[in-house]
Amino acid sequence: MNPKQLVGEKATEYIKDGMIVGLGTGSTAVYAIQKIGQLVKDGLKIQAVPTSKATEQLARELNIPLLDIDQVRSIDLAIDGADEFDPQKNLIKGGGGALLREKIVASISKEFICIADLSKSSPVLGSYPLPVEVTPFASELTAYLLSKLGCTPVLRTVNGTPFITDNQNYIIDCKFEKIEDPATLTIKLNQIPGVVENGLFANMATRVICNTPDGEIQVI
Ligand code: ABF
Repeated sequence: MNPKQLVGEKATEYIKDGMIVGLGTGSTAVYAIQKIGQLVKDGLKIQAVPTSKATEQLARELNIPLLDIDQVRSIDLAIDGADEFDPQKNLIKGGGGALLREKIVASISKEFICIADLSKSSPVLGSYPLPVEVTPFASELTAYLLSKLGCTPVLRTVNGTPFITDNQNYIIDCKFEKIEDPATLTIKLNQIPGVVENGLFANMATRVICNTPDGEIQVI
């Protein structure tokens, strides 16, 4: 079993009947969602809140009962991937462009399980450019203001045109050398008016499930 499937399916063991579950985005989350679809088919009684249009579509195909985010005020368990994690369980997310909905779901979740293969592990965050969701209006000014925080900002494009998120915003990928204090940086980032949300998930993950070099599971 590949590491992403291993960790994705392991996370579903924390789901109990009656839960509201946040469904993450990305290739690792797909394995978790596919397993949840099987569990629902076998009788598991849950409702789910997707973190992207892509995840919503997959969940519908798997007949997972869905709730709109505005129908809930809290979520029991969110399961989602990451692009990078450190030993303190701080995460960089947003490589798939879903960081805003992912952070909203994670922020109201009683428990947030991050599923990530070992390649995402770093002693200090910063290897992966930090995705920041910004308004299209003033995006170049926002990129300049982001650079003042010590990063190299790059507007994310697809075939030469700006990548558009599910929320009709842009993504600026910010390369920091090292992110020693994610909690402080996330506050500084969100103080920039054109920033909608950033991909730093500081102190939000309850646990990180990842694989070991010899293919076992480790829970951090
Ligand atoms: C999502 O999972 C994103 O936040 C992150 O970019 C992605 C990781 O993708 P993958 O699991 O495909 O490596 O939650």
